[in-house]
This record gives sequence, C-alpha cells and structure tokens, in this order.
Amino acid sequence: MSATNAEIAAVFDEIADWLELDGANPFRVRAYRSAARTVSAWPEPLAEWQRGEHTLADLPGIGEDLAAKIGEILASGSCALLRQLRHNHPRGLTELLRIPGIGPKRVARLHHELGIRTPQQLVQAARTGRIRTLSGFGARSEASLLEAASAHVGRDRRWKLAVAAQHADALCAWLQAAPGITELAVAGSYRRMRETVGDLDVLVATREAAAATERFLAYTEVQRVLAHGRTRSSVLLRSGLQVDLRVVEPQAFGAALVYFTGSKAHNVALRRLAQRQGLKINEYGVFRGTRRVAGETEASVYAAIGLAAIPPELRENRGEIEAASGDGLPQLIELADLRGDLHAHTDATDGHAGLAQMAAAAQAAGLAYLAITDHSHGLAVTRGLDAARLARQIEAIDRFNAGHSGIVLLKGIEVEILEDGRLDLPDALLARLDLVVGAVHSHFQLSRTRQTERILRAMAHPCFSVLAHPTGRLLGKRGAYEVDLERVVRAARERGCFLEVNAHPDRLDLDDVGCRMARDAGVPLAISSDSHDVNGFAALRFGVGQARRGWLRRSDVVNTLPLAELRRRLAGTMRRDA
Ligand code: DGT
Ligand code: CA
Ligand code: CA
Repeated sequence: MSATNAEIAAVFDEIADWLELDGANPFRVRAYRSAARTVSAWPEPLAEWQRGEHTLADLPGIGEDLAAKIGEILASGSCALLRQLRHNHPRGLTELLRIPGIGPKRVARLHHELGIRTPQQLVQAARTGRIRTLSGFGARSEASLLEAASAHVGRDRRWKLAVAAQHADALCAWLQAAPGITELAVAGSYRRMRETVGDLDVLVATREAAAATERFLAYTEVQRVLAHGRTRSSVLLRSGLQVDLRVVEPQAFGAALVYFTGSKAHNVALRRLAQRQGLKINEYGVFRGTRRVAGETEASVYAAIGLAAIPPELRENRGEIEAASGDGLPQLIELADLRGDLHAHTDATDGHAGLAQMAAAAQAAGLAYLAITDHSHGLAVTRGLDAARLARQIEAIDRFNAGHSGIVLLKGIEVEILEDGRLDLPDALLARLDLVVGAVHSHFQLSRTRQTERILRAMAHPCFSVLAHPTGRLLGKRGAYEVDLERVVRAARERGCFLEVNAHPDRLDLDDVGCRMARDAGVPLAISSDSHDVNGFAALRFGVGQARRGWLRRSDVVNTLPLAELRRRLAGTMRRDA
C-alpha cells in the first residue's frame, strides 16, 4: 500500500526539522516545509494522481529533486535522506520540536549546551534552574518551557475509559453535524472497551472530506492541531487527550472500521487468515487481486474471509478468530440484560443521596432491584455502619419496600474483610440481610499467600454472597494487590458465592482476564455499579464492557436474573442456620 499524502508530508516535515536543527540553508529548509504543505493539502492521493497524465514535478513548487523523493516515499514509505538524517542524530530530538513554543534553534542550543535530548530531560533541567543559565533564556521562558514540556510528557498517559467517553460523546455530537457524514464511529481501544485508552480514533465516512475535517478542527476543545491532512488529522484537546480523525469513503467504511478498531494483534491475525485464502485485507477493503470483494460494512469484511462478525470487545487475538470460523463466538451479555444492581451506597455512609433517591435513580436507569450495600464500621473514613445503624437501615428498607412499587430494595452490606479474614459485623446481624458483599479496603501489602488466605477465609463465612472488587486496583493510582486469583476463583466455585465486576470508573475490577477466568471456572459474576450518587448507574455500561471483553454471556451474570430467581440464588449464599 503506498504512502498517503499526509505520510509524505510528515516525511518532508521531519526532514525540514532535522535540516533546521543542523543549521542548513534556510531556503532548503523552506522548500521541504512548503512541499509538505502542498502535499498535505492536495485534494487527490498523489499515488493515484501521478498514475494519470501528470508527473509529480507538475505539482506547484515541486522540482525534480522533490518529485523524485515523493516517488521514493510512495514506493517505500520513507526516503534515504530521512534515514540518513535520523541515523546522524540522537533519537528524541525531533520529539523536543513537538513541544509548543520550542523551535529548532532552541532545541539545537538546549542539546549542544545542556545535552538535553528528550522532553523529560527538558523538564528536569527547567526544574533545576539550568535553562535560565543559557544566554537569551530568562526565568520567564524557563517557566513557560517547563509548563509546555510537562504537558507534553503527560501526553503519554492513558485515560480512564469513562473519562474518555465523556470527551468522545461531546466530540461526536459536535462532529455529527458536519454536512455529508454518513457514518461516525470512535474506533481503537475505546471501541474495544479497554479499561484505559491512549487516544481516541474517530472514523468518519463521507464524500465531503474537507467539510468533516474543517468541522473537526473547529471544535472548541481543540487546543493544538498536531497534523492536518485530507484524510487524516490529529489534535490535542485542552484536556491533553489526543484525537486522531480518519475520513474515508462510505464504501470503505467497514474495512476502515475493522482496521482502526484493532487490536493490532487481531488485525495481524486477520491479514494472515486472508492471505491463506488468496485475499488481501487492508483499511480500504478485502481484495482478490485488484477486485474489491468487501468493505462497506464490518460484517461484509468478516464474511469475505469466512468469519462471523466479531464483537469489538473480543478483538484481542485471544481465540476469537478461531471461534468465529465455526459457531464458537459467545452471545455476549448486553447492558439491557441487567435487571438489577447488587452494590450501591447511600448518605448513611459515603454516598451522596438517600435510600429513596437512589431507588428512584436505579428505577430510572431501568433496574428492577437494587441492593443497598453501605460500608461497615471498620471503614471509619466512610462513617461505616455499626450493628445498631445497620439494624435501623434494615427497617428503613423494609418500610421503603412496603410503601413503593416499581423497584425493590435488597438489604445488604459492603462488609470489611478484616486482616485475618473475619467480617466486621456480628454473624446474627449479617444473617438478617438478603446479601453480604465482602470487600478488602486495608492491608493491601500482605504477602500473596496471606492475602489469598484472608479472602478465602472471608468467603468461607456462612453469610457471604459477593466478593467486591476482587483485586483492589484503582486505575492510574494503585495496582492490584498480590493475590492468587485462580485460588480465589476455585474457592468461589466450591463455596457457591459470586465475584464482582465492579463497574466504578476508577476500578473496573475484575478486569477482562479475571472475568474470563471466572467464567471458564463456572463462577457466576455480579456486574455492580458501586454507585455513590444518583448518576452512578451510568457506569454499568463500562462494567458490561469488561464483562464482554471477558467473554461473559447473560447466563454468567447473576444480576440478569429476575428478582424471584435472584433471591433464590442469594439465599443459597446465606447459610443462616450455620
Ligand atoms: P491505545 O490508543 O493505545 O489505547 O490503543 P489502540 O488500539 O487504540 O491503538 P492506536 O490508537 O495506536 O491505533 C488504533 C488502531 O489502528 C489499532 O487498534 C489497530 C490499528 N493500527 C494502528 N497501527 C497499526 C499497525 O501498525 N498495524 C496494524 N495492523 N494495525 C494498526
Ligand atoms: Ca487509540
Ligand atoms: Ca490513535
């Protein structure tokens, strides 16, 4: 596949960067810069354009030398001059050029006089006051460089799915109004519902590429345009989140959607499968020779290589392709399958709404039952419930249920699992509940063996229904504690209790791999919101995303059951006579 105009322009821009860093003749630098602009603004792919009656040297401002380089890039994706320049310089230097407010001259000086080669080193030098020691750099420019370089370094970070979703929803609402758009999707890891995403990959099908791109670049949240081409553009939003836009022809939308949804490993496996059938698959379609045999829809692309359509969440090359070549794809759980929620808080502890408000919000979210599971007193920071307050809440829930229809509240607790595996409320009181959700919120540093045995002991309690957020991770803050999840899963199966898929945006715990492990062992899961306010139920969709990534079906998830049946299952976890 030959290089796109944007890719050719990027090569020229990088050549200009290096030449400038080297202090080359400014006219030569300018020739590459202006060629980059000409190419990226050219309305037709140059690969096709030159096949007509034109030669590349017919392009405005492009002489024989640059035309030859374009030819070279079209054929090979790069060119000898760029390879040479890269070879002669330390890696990373051009990365410094990407920082807003630093030109090549300053980069060259920072490099030669302070040995700075990376944005991280720049941050370090600015923090320690070394930049201002250079002539022509004062404390003011040091401070602004520090700010710009830190923001740039922060770009490497990953974004929680729920945070990315807010940006994605707002951007899509804006973009949707561009004239001529027939399809719009956010592809990439976002569509695969990974727990975190590196950036957003927005895909648009239209015959009016310029109008779509123009609207994209005019979005108010855009802070900086990183690249601007006819079919590919990239921007940095004010938040620091990067968004890549690809504009494609409607008849290639399905193929582009497959390609840009990834994952890369999935794409590579698809391509290999296609090759074995004498087919070629790329972002423009599925081809036999030069004839396109599919591409408009995703289903057509998968069908052309003999596969059932694979849900995006499964596309990690973890067996989905083999499954899709037979009838082995699971019928994945959907958000609408959830009939209730087994983990939520009220303002009795660290929630922000009362019983009735939470019940109304859950009902509005389409749920038929909601378990109230406030914290127990061991978790003092949440004003956890002691025995007396829990007893009062039990009565309040009974009163609520007697006075309301439309939703049923279940009586529960999120009880502390103490360091030694005991639960921090009296057995007799736990036995009065509909369910007991046990959670680890302390002593994360225990050894793997002790942590595992602590949890196993808690699960062995006569009243234990669901193990909350089984690994304790907080996205971007705290990794999972050391625990033998396979043992926990086996113990849960023997005990007959459930594991939670905590849908809270900071948790998503169990993760996809944990879900799959539980499912394969036949342990039922509860997808729970862990709501602390009336908006918390919106998180369920992300829990369902993890569950789907873990191959879960409706039958694997207990809160898809109708209330009567759910009650029977919960009763099985509460051996009140013991
Ligand atoms: P992220 O952004 O790090 O969370 O992960 P992705 O999966 O969104 O990756 P990204 O944004 O770099 O690229 C989006 C998709 O484009 C990726 O999932 C698959 C496709 N893609 C990107 N680069 C390549 C590549 O070199 N080869 C293939 N086959 N596919 C690629
Ligand atoms: Ca991405
Ligand atoms: Ca991307």
